[in-house]
Amino acid sequence: MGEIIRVGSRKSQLALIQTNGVVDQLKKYFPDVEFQIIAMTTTGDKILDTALSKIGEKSLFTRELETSLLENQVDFVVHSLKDLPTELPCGLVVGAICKRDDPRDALVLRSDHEFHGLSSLPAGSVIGTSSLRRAAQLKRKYANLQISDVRGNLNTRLKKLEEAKQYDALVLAVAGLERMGWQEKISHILEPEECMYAVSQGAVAVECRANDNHVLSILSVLTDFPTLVKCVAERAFLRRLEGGCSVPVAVNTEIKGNELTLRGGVFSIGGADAVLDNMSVQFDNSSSDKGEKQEAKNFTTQTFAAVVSEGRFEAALTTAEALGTDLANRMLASGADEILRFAKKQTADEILKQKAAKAATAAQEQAKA
Ligand code: DPM
Repeated sequence: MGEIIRVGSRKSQLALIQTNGVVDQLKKYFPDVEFQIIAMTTTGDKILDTALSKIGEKSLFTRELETSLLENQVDFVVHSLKDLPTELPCGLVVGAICKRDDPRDALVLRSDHEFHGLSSLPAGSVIGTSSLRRAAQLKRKYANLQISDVRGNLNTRLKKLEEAKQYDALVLAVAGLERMGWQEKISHILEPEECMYAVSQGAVAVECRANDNHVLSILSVLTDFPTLVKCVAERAFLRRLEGGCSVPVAVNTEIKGNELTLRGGVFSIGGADAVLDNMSVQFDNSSSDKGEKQEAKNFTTQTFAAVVSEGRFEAALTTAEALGTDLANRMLASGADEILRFAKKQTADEILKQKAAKAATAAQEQAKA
């Protein structure tokens, strides 16, 4: 009997596609290991009537999975990295980040509409998204569009678009649509000038126990160095801004030779105010040789925005992390601080309002009974 490794995943179709993708990659390197997938439902999957940003809770899609990691019921968990907070529970780390897919957002227009550019959509067209980041950027650029919350997994959202006709279009990540095999539904890909993407969008990552060197060594074959460098810079940026999914923060990251450039955006809710800035650094881009299969790898004890590093990547990741922090600091000093404080207060007020409304409904129901 070979070794068994237990893999945690959310139950949604997209999550299972991502988990299977990671397991298939690992099987090529470790044909004798049996990877057992254990699928779970998370809080985020259960709350379908409230926008994510209004639930007032970080790690919605990750907490149940993290508990099972900490309790030794699974050995690693596959996530979309953009759903993983920049601070992880004590004892857990991002053990590996796979090669990033297209990080951009896409417009999916209802099939009875024809697309001639975002600016020529009729005034009042309803765009479905629950992302404050997407809403703020689209509102800022196209004031005549209407933004409306939409929840549920990709299947549910596309069904709502076509059948319920409450929306004229959705904005969704290209990566998710492509993984589901739905690339033909994309009407238009949003360029950074229209909508910058979320921190770590398009990258699948694996979370594991920080002290599990055996699993870390296995996972290290997944690592894509350019993706790792970009995602560490982006996560350090978000961590410094203390933004979760409750504030509109967006990025765009590029590597050209030895130069890493991070562009960042912080937006007010609704997009009227914004601070945009960018910064570049030179980094050590020579350590990017493909990870080979070997046991007893050398991992640094220090993590970079909760991401584990092999010794050979340490210098590059130190630079990337500092870039994210430095850009965030400069933007905080030039107005992002105020925008974020106000956005967080607005979201907190919104959460209180929703809670009060729910309590009122519950009281009414009880009075009737
Ligand atoms: C986070 C956001 C959304 C997801 C917020 C944001 C989108 C919520 C919405 C943090 N997580 O992007 O500003 O549209 O209402 C999510 C998706 C993917 C991972 C789906 C999507 C797939 C792409 C990937 C939900 N998380 O964004 O269309 O792996 O990056």
